[in-house]
Amino acid sequence: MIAGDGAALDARVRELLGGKVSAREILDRGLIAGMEVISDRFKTGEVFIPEVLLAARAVNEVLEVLEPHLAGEKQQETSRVLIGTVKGDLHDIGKNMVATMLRGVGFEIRDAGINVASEEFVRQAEEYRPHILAMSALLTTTMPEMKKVVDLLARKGMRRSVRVLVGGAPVNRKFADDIGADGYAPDAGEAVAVARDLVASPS
Ligand code: B1M
Repeated sequence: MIAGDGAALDARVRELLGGKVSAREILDRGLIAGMEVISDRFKTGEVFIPEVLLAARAVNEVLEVLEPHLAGEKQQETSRVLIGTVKGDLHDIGKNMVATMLRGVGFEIRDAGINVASEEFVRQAEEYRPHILAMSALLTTTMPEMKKVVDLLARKGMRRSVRVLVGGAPVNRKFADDIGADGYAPDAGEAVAVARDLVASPS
């Protein structure tokens, strides 16, 4: 993964799954841990954006292999989640991991992608009618976009019909509370737990 070799990563993940290592463990101890190594090397100038992008692409591809194996804890009822990375932000690995975990446990997911403007989040929410609108931000400069979405939902009278879940490295619970989000999760595993709580306790 660190070498950005998608084929090798794919083979290794399949081998681990065949050896009965859980998808969750591969995600947590393999992919996330690997991205931390990339991140450190990026900070120290040992790798540059092209290498980071190669690793990111390899991870995104292998998430599809893991997804069916995350189905162990599937829930009965399908709840819809609209997820995306906010405007100005192109980081999608964490968002994709959250989407993969949620899909894996039975949520229906519409992925709006990256760089999603508040108007677009709300337009898609009107169309898709999600139980949860989930937003990811990796840059401190794009975090305020989350509040724009919450405010726009309120202005459109949709705030009570959709629960808002936020996350991403610079986001924390206080920020989530300050902008009026319903839930915050620090990682993809916790996002599943919080999403379940949110659908179990509608506003
Ligand atoms: Co960017 N980048 N980047 N980058 N990049 C960071 C985020 C940064 C911390 C690096 C650094 O300086 N140390 C820094 C942000 C500083 C800040 O704002 N505080 C930064 C910067 C500055 C930038 C650029 C501005 C660099 C430049 O061009 N000068 C630029 C901005 C582009 C843009 O978005 N407009 C940029 C570009 C890029 C790449 C394109 C090269 C690439 C992204 C590729 C891609 O995503 N497809 C990239 C990457 C890979 C990183 C780092 C190295 C790794 C991010 C990552 O994927 N982590 C990152 C450094 C770091 O995070 N330490 C960095 C792995 C991933 C699994 O973790 O996304 O945190 P994460 O997701 C976690 C949790 O946060 C949580 O669950 C996930 C899994 O457990 N989570 C949620 C995430 N979303 C959630 C949503 C939820 C709940 C939980 O509910 C909805």
